[in-house]
Amino acid sequence: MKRIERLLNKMAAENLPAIYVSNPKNVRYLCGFTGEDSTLLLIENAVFFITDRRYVEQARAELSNPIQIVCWTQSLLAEAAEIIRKHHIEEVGFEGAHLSYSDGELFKTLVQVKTRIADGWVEEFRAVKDEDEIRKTIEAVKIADRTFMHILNFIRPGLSEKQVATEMEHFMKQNGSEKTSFETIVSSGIRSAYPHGEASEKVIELGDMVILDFGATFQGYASDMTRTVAVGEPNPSLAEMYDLVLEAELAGVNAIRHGIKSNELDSMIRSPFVRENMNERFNHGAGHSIGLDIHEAPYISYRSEHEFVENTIMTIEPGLYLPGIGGVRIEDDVLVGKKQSRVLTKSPKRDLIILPFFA
Ligand SMILES: [Mn+2]
Repeated sequence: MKRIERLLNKMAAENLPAIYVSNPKNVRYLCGFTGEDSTLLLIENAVFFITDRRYVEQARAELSNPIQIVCWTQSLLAEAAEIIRKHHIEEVGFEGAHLSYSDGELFKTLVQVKTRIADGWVEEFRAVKDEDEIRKTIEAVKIADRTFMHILNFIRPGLSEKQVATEMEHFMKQNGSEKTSFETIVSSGIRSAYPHGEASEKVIELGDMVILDFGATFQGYASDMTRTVAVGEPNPSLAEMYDLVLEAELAGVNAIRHGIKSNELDSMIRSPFVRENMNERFNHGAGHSIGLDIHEAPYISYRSEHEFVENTIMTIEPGLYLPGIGGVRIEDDVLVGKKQSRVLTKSPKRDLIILPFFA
């Protein structure tokens, strides 16, 4: 209930008498419900959990007492509107980013009171993790680390990217992952120049760089890591690029701490690329937070003045991509600390690993 109380306090401070929470991750964060298609309606003195018949039993098991479970009759939105009208609420906030345009319009019509967009309110709480969330994330990270060590002994020329991804996903599940935290990326050879190359039927060949970007989920919390390995001797320019990406990644890992600004961190990660005139080959964000979502606020960006705070968990993931040749990315998960941060991912990265790996 502490999280719900915190939101009620924020509503009081913002003079908002009611809020409708429809982002499923926010619902889970606030009340612990792990199912789908359910929403929370908070008003000053009561909390309603609105769901349908499929989830009533589960909600009874997962929710704690002051939350009233309501099974809708017409629709989720109509039920919420009904409660709002019954309680003579004058204004209601809702998560515009998590309702479709038509549901947002319908919601406004149904409630017939003033509405306010309340995006990011719960996400802001979620950006700083408590002890329990950190513990769950560390478990998800450990599964990913074990998977990397396992897959080193599996990858060999002649296997397709999909075969490698399938083995990784199977291994993660067997080691306690509920599901992959996102579609596993295995991109080899020239496909490694695609920053987001999901595993394909392409067969891994000698000389390929292989980017492995993957994550596990433990009790709802995601891990996200990337390693790049070579299968046989790689193109020398890619081997050189590996060292440059590692330098950038370490610059980020060493710099991130409580109080550093997002844009400052971004430029520290980029500085080795700028020095070598390679910055334009780095064509995605340098990092993001992880938690109940695989990508959540805050982000590392040159456009953001956000100041990182203790107990945020960030990825740091610089990469360089040469179209038609290949790419390199290295990504770790870091727990932001007061003076020093803690790298949660432990998989080796100091030297480019060349497979097959005869350990
Ligand atoms: Mn990532």
